[in-house]
Amino acid sequence: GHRMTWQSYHRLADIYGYLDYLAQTYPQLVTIQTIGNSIEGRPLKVLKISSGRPGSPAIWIDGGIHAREWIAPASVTYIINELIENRDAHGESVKDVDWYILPVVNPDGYEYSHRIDRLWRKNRRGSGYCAGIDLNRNFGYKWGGAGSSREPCKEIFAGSSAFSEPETAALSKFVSSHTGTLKAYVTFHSYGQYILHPWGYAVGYPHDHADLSRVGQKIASAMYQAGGASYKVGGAAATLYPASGGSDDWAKGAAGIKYSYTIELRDRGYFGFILPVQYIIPTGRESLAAVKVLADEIANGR
Ligand code: 0X9
Ligand code: ZN
Repeated sequence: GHRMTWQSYHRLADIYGYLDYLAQTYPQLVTIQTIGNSIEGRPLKVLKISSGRPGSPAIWIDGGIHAREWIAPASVTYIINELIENRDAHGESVKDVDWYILPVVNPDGYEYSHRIDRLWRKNRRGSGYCAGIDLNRNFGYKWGGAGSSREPCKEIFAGSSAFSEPETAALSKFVSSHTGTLKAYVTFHSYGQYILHPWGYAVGYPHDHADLSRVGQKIASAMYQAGGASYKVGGAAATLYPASGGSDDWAKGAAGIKYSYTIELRDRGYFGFILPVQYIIPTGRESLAAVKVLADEIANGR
């Protein structure tokens, strides 16, 4: 059995226990790979849900790059549960793709936000008030540019160099090794209800902006139908603010993954990061709807 309920925000041990339970219960469908360890030594666990066909198009999903954004790991585990325990309810395309899912990119920060400081954002390199690197400024595409900081005490500290942190290094190494099949990269954050596509480092758009925008709008419609919240679609820098070294820009610009999105989940700021637990399931439903659009998109393109 497992302890996951989607009626509370779970500690890391419960989340990892749940992943282990799934791999043990569905060994033909589900495997776990530890792709590295955090700065404090916690494993980074990626769950693979397999189509069973080698070379199938694949989708990467992550959550919890930022420690305090608890709705992100909660929604990602909701997605995992539906893709596995409710597999027949979601159509063919979810079965036609491989899913690589890292629910908690920043496990040290996540635990720190539970134990010590609810609003912690960064990882846990170092100690004291100025500890931590913003992992979403540490990726190696346009690293160190606008919207990031060289000052360790800042919330947007980019680190000493691109991929200086074990969490981003492990993620990028794993994703880079699967670029042949990965066609979509989705990273869940909160809050604001946005579907953001590159570029985030500066206002501007990739050559296939029309595709990113079209699929982004499809995602927004599907999320609205599924959960009832409205999400705004646009380029990350143009819609929110410029911020360099983000995982989304790296996935698109360096790893060459066509459909790269940052989804900022609920709400629009009333509760902000401290989203009450009764919103976990509706937000999880929206998140599932979002990734199903991407499965449809890339499975159809085969
Ligand atoms: O600032 C961020 O890292 C994200 N917003 S959050 O409130 N969750 O911290 C937005 C990132 C958007 N993508 C890029 N700017 N590359
Ligand atoms: Zn975030």
